[in-house]
Amino acid sequence: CPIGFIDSGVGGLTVVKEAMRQLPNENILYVGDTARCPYGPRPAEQVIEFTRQMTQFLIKKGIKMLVIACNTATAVALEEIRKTVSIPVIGVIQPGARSALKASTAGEIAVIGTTGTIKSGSYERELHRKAPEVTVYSLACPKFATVVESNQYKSAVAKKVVAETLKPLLLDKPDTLILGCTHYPLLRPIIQNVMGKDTVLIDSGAETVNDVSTMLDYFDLNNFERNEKKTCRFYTTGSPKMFQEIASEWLSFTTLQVEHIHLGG
Ligand code: DGN
Repeated sequence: CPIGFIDSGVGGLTVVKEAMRQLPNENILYVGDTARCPYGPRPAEQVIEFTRQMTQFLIKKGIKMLVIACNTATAVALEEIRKTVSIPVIGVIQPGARSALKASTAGEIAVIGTTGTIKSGSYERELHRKAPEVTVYSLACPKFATVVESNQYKSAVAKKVVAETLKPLLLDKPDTLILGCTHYPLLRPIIQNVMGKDTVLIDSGAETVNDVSTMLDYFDLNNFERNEKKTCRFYTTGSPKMFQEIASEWLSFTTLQVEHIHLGG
């Protein structure tokens, strides 16, 4: 059985890339709700409903585990989804916070994410639950996901938007910065350039896939078949062409199976 990944668009591919590296024998199904991206400004109830729809779609396809590869959806829907399905469900916020705490030397941690994620206070809560002494600076970056989703993540526009948005954080001088939205690793070189080389950037992908791996062991769900023809399918509610362009470059795949689907209503 495959592992399912969901996101509001292409962002979750940053987690999938890590999964392909760490778990090369696993089959993957992915849903990107591109037509309804961004999730960041949407009310929590709506994000929960959209997350539920993506989850149901993948459950019908027979996934053995679900990764909510979207911080906005993890922040508001993780507990809801866990209550309603019988497979293990993993989010990206706990792993991201853990990874930042491991990396931070000065305890000055900044987190950037969508308006929904920042408003939820999920990262602060998780960081302070584990390390009450750290200082947390939070900043919403509502324009970033759209820049990535429109395949402009290497453009001059991206550089301008990132430099302008991150300006307030430069004064805080965090030693560690959590990329608290799965779309942001695609902007990593630009973000690093703006923050300077002394700030460590944390992408929750690697740590999340560590958790996936632990869960696969725990529930005895590993796929040890060394099969050349692995299933890796991508579904999008938006344009398969745009999704394909971004995904093939990011995952270094020349041909990807991308299918258009309709969710809800
Ligand atoms: N990639 C998603 C996240 O990690 O929060 C959301 C991006 C968005 O919908 N704006």
